[in-house]
Amino acid sequence: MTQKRLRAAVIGCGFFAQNHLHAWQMIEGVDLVAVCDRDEARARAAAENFSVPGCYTDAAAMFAAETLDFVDIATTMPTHRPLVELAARHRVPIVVQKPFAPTWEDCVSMVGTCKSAGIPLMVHENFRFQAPLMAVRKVLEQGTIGTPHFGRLSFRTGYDVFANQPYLAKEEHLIILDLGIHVLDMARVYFGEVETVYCQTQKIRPGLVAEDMATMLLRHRSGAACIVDVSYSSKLDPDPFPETLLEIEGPRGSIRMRPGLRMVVTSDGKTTATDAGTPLLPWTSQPWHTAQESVLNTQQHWVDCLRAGVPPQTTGEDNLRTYALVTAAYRSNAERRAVAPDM
Ligand code: NAD
Ligand code: 89V
Repeated sequence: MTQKRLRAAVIGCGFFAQNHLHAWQMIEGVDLVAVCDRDEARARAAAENFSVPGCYTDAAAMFAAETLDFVDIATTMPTHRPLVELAARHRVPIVVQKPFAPTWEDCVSMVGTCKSAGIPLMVHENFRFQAPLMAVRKVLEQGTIGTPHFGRLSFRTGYDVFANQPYLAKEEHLIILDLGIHVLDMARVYFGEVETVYCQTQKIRPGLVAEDMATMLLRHRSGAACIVDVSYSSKLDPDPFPETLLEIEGPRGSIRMRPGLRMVVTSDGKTTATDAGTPLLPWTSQPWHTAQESVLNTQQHWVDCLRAGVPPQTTGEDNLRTYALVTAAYRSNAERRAVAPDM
């Protein structure tokens, strides 16, 4: 696949998929040849707005009619497993949005299905590819503060996420599965794998089925302690949505991500402050622009790895380790004790 143009399809043309579609248009060597949404109006709008020749309301019909180098599944999680299994039957490499699936068993099954089919499977976990969070990772990897021993990764907002994503209000598991999954993944990146999770959830906003706040204490195998706290019901002014604010400490210094994505690094007594934010792209807008740009970075990473024939960072298998933290957090909250993740 090194140089040939890649024929791509997107399944799911809803709210967040618009960013996927814009991003595919920007990536060199990728041709978006088909879109599919079971809502015909959405499928047609995507085909028209992004000049896509193939327009489908049934994924099976699309796979039967199209020759694809990969498929980008941007539906909500209940349909991830059947769509992944369908793509695997057609031996088409897959990127699938987070959360991977509603259950651990679904996730494990999809990883096994794609392994048996011999096709790459990546979870679109784009906090890995957010510019500010990559900047923090780079500082850590340079050893600027030494091996980190403490962290707090915090995503607290009162932004109305339900306006664009109304299904969130009815989820049986809300903030850890929808948002915590991103921040827990970054805790793994910054501090390594996790020994135990201790979690307390809270339900603050009326009218929601599930938890909208969670506070998690991670004990990492490295000995580091990391607090991951997430909230959809905070009253903050200004509201930092969709910024992940953080503080990380090591033997040589610290890293702080402050509101407005100002990164402050202290190393051996010297402190520097830089702007870790991202410029607007023609199709991005405040306040989502950093998240939107991360979609482009994530998808470029997928294409680069597919061409090179190497596994991407967020393979289905890797995402199992993050998903295991999600299930451990829910178990910890239910059993009021620290829980070791399943892997
Ligand atoms: P949405 O409901 O707006 O869009 C999903 C679309 O998929 C709908 O148009 C629906 O008709 C279509 N669809 C569902 N099942 C289908 C099927 N079997 N075949 C064809 N089309 C099908 O949802 P959304 O808010 O865009 O979220 C989609 C996913 O993206 C969710 O898993 C969500 O968690 C994730 N998301 C990720 C980020 C991020 O990457 N940072 C941000 C927001 C949402
Ligand atoms: O990024 C996401 O997955 C969205 C959020 C509201 C957290 O941005 O659901």
